Amino acid sequence: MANTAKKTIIGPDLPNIPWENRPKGCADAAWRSKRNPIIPRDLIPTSNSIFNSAVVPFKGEFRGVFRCDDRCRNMQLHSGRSRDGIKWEIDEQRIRFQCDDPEIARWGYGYDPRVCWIEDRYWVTWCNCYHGPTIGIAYTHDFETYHQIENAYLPFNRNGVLFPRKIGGKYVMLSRPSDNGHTPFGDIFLSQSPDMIHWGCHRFVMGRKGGWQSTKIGAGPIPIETTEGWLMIYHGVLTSCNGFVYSFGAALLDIEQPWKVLYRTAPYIMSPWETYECVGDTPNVVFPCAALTDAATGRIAIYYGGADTVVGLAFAQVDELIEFVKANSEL
Ligand code: BMA
Repeated sequence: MANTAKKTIIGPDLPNIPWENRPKGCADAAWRSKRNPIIPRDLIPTSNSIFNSAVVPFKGEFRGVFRCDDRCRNMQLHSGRSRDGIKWEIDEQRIRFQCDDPEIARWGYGYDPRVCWIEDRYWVTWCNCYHGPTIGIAYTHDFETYHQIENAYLPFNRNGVLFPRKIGGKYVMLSRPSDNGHTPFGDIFLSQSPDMIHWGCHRFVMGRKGGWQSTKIGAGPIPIETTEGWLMIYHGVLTSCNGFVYSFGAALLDIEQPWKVLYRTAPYIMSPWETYECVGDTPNVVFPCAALTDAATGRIAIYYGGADTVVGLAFAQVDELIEFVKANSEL
């Protein structure tokens, strides 16, 4: 039977999106997979941990770029593939980016990747070492060969997240300018580019607020285009007497001028509650880097890192999530 319901997500259908129904008695805006963690820390023999990773639909299957910290504790990026989005195969060798310019090609570390389909290719952005952390950019057509281009910004910057289409004729990226350490501050900004190389026309999007998002915030998955605005899932950090606590919430941004925040959650949507989120190399972290969406059903599958050690999966229904954001908004 044809689905004639109004579609809130503006984008393609994804009938094979990983999905589990809301558990009985759960009233939360997002719920965890019963199969969590879906990727264990030692899925490849050289890894210390696999977390904060990005996945996309690819030719009826799924592909991704994974943060695999190795057993020397170097932060590396690896390619992965999956038929169902749950069971993953990850290359044992890290990605070797092709790059014509030796100045850019010199590899230091890479972490917290995002992957974004725009027009004719998959763009990868990540936290890249260039005299400190900044945003690296590469593209791939097949998740086998990756072409690296210029870094987007000067150091120091993290959480570079592209919008999935040009807006006002420009590529648009969110980022979180910061410092060189375990940054104790950070707000979300937006930059624009005619060509993915030159970034400017910077705009402030939103800053820290109370409680779970009081120390720093950063964009998570690629923003989801909806009839209510861009749905941006983002992480927020609280400094407790025992260190940082990473949770995530969501905001709705104006479609044409996405630096304008329409709504933003005062309470978090998910916070580290489960053991694999509270115990690991960095305790008390949920860190979302990707979301799959199915426009036909409004289903969203969120991939997030747990405790800087494993990958978890959470689910939400777009209309319920938007309703939660609006009903609990504080700008
Ligand atoms: C941030 C990044 C993330 C990490 C988080 C918690 O600064 O390094 O990769 O998940 O800290 O340690």
